[in-house]
Order: sequence, then C-alpha cells, then structure tokens
Amino acid sequence: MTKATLQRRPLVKQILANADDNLLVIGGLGSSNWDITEAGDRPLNMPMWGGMGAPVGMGLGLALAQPSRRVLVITGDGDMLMSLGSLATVATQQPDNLAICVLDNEKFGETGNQATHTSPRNNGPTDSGAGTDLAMVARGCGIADTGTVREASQVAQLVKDLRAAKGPIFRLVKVMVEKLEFVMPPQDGAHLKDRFRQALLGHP
Ligand SMILES: Cc1ncc(C[n+]2csc(CCOP(=O)(O)OP(=O)(O)O)c2C)c(N)n1
Repeated sequence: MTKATLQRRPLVKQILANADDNLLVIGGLGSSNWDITEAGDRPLNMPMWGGMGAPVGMGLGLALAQPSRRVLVITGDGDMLMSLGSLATVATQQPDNLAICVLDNEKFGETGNQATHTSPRNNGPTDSGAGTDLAMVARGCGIADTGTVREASQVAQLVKDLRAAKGPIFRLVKVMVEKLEFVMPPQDGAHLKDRFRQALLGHP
C-alpha cells in the first residue's frame, strides 16, 4: 500500500471551516484534539483529554439527544480500536445526524508512534500482512455509508459528507505521520463541559 500523503492539520481545518452552532464536535484524545483546536477553539468542541475509547459513544449519545444538530466525531485509529463495539451500537441506533471521521496514521501518535493494528505487518507466510481496516469493521458492524480517503482529490467530497450526508456515516482517512506542535484546548474538564452545555442548552 502506498504511503499516506494527506496532512491532518489542513484537512481538519477544511472539515471544520465555517462551523456554526449546528455543529457539535467531539475530539479524540491526543493529536485529533490538537488538530481541532488549531482549526479554532470553540465552546461546541468537546475534546477528550485522556478518555481513550470514549468519543464515539459520546457522539452517539449526543446525536440521539440532539437530533436537530449535526454531531461530528474526529478521532484517531488507536482510540477507535479501543472502542470497536461502539460502532455496532451506532449501527443499531442509526442516528442520521452522526458522522465519524477516523484520522488513521497507523500509530499511537500521542504516546510515541507505536504501531497500531491498522499498520501492515510482517508476521510470516501465513499472515496476510494487512492491518485492520476500520472502514470494513464499521461496515461489518452495520454502518452502511463507510469509505476510505487517501487522496487530496477525495477531500472536497469527504468534507461535504462529514458535514451534511445522512448519517450514520464513517470515514477512514489515511494521514501522514508528522511531528506537529501541540495546540491545546482548555484543560479543565468541568469547564469544557460547562461551556459546551452553555453554548448548546443556554445553561451549564
Ligand atoms: C485507557 C487509556 N490507555 C492508554 C492511554 C494513553 N494514550 C494517550 S493517547 C494514546 C494514543 C492515541 O492514538 P490514536 O488514537 O491513534 O491518536 P494519534 O495517533 O492521532 O495521536 C494513548 C495510548 C489513555 N489515555 N487511555
């Protein structure tokens, strides 16, 4: 498989361009949060600081509770691998306002770029060598609209789909391994929760 060429920061900036109050964004811990914050910190972003495996479940709950809003989960492959079962639950619920975008760098980037299960392997002749395909996992869980994005030419459609296509949708985006500066959102979880609720509901 060819090496990934997409860069996560400009990609996320494009995905979140002109985000309005209709868009609720859940950020996966680590690199996805820094990407989302660089695109512009806003009260309707809910970054997971250390809550690995939590974003899709939280996105699902929010999508069901707020059916008139768009909910977008942007997270990493390591995080997604920790909560594969949540994809099956998304499929059973079929929220039409939920989009999930996994930025797959095939690494646990935040903790030092250890290979995740999506990395190709070399375990001998009986091993296919293919890493876990999270888009196929999502499809197998029962999410009908899934896809993988590798090329810049696919990005405009990706953005449209994530922002507006009928959910639930799942997109796997193969991104480069890069060393990027931290761009951190506020670190106080209670503050993040309160400002999110205030912006969404009008009270903390
Ligand atoms: C339950 C749990 N295990 C381990 C960690 C440590 N940890 C923080 S970030 C991270 C890697 C995240 O990898 P991925 O989701 O692929 O993100 P990226 O590569 O984009 O940083 C790990 C293992 C944690 N926060 N919680």
